[in-house]
Amino acid sequence: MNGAESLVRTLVGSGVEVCFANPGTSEMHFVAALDRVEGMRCVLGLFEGVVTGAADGYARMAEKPAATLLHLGPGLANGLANLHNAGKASSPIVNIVGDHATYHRQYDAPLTSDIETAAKPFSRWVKTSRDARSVAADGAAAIAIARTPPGQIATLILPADTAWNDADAPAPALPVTARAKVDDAAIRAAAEALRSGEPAVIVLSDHALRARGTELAGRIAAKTGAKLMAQSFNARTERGVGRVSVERIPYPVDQAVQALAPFRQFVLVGAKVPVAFFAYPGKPSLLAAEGAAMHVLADVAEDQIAALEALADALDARKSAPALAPRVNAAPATGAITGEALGISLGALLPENAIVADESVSTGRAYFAPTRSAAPHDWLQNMGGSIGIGLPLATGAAIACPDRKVICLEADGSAMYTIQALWTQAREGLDVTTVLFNNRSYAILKGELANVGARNVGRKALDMLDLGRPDLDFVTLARGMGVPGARVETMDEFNRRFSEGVRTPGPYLVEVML
Ligand SMILES: Cc1ncc(C[n+]2csc(CCOP(=O)(O)OP(=O)(O)O)c2C)c(N)n1
Ligand SMILES: [Mg+2]
Repeated sequence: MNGAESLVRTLVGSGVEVCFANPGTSEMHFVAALDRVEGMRCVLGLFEGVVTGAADGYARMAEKPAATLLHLGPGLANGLANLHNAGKASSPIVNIVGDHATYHRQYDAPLTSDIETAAKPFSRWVKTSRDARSVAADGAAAIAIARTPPGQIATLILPADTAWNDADAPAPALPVTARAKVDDAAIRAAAEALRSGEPAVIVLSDHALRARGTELAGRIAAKTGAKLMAQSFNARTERGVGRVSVERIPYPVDQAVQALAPFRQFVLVGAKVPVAFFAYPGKPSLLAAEGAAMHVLADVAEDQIAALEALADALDARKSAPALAPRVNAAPATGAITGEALGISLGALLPENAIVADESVSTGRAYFAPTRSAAPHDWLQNMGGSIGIGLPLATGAAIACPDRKVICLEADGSAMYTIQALWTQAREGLDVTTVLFNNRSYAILKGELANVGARNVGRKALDMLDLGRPDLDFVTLARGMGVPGARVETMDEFNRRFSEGVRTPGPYLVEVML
């Protein structure tokens, strides 16, 4: 076998079963090897931002890495924004980036660039394989790095001759490290904080927002009177009726400061110290009241569930009853389309066990409360703030979970970064209903213009936030990529078309005119 085949066999042998790809000449031996090796599903993305964003969505739901296949420095560069997002989400990913043959690099052929340097800020580990016989071991190392808690990005650069020259054999899977258990001191400190009698909040993210984590945190809150909050953005939240519902720290700085002002004791579980998304003139970076105490019960790489169990034991809270999101018989909203009405309809119509990929930006600010008691579902958000993640994220989640409906809540401006993901959804027959919010603008930035204190704003500035002239027609765009859909202008039409999308297998797009 050649180096490329030894790598594909190593990937499959280590449980990497999906490769999101956009190949070129330097990756042809990897592509050719796919037909000789059983067990690798290869999914074509028509832009590398789709490839890396889909790998993120896949990793969040499959809880293991996919591979990506990217074409030299430029292919990697096109994928970096969503790799940035994936890194912030602690998603494990193994990037395979083709390069020129080792002896060809010296001539500075057109696609030559410093791939390692481009990869480094967005990778936990970067390596260029030296020769064909090292490729399998390098691949196994990359997988092990990716699977190291909390989940990391490993980038393996494969010069073309390391792919086509003879190799020996695939490399065996390396052992995977488990999440570290937190030490007793962290549990004692958190327990003391919650027993102190001072107003306390437990801030959750990462695994603490899976159903088991929120249940334990809910018991602890019931026992101690602490408030539960989630980070504003979280990789994956298991929520819905019968689960503990956790409010998020608001995104706008003033609201966040106000929400956190009462608390003197913070217990962080998989969450960061609360920080504003941006700095604004005259506003704080840190959101907690000055002098509030911060206790890290478990960080993002540690075993947050075991830590919550130990904390529940320390507080004798295991039997305290958590507050669960009640069953409500909500009807979908009727009348004119508003953000509030859409939230109510989503709460009523979300199918059982759905996966929600949320890049609804300003339209979806208020969706969390009305979907609290929706059928149980997972909610995925953008962890890195780089827009253009939603459609790829939904695509990867659908590949990871073919038995679940994926609902993609997508803002128009964000959609246009990686709209090609719709084609991949059609090609792969993925069960994704996209709700496209067409407000013909970068609406959120209009607020930001005021928030940063910009003055004398005129036509030229406002044109940079406006998506009209010409207006985008997403139903036609989707149809051109093989995805059927419909445009809606009232809530009744929304309810009908959304339900149609949910009922029909395969991709569907509902364009909501705002
Ligand atoms: C890669 C990247 N480029 C630019 C931005 C800045 N940005 C933040 S929000 C936004 C516009 C969002 O518009 P849209 O997706 O239509 O959502 P809306 O605000 O209209 O709800 C932009 C350009 C960003 N976050 N990431
Ligand atoms: Mg918009």
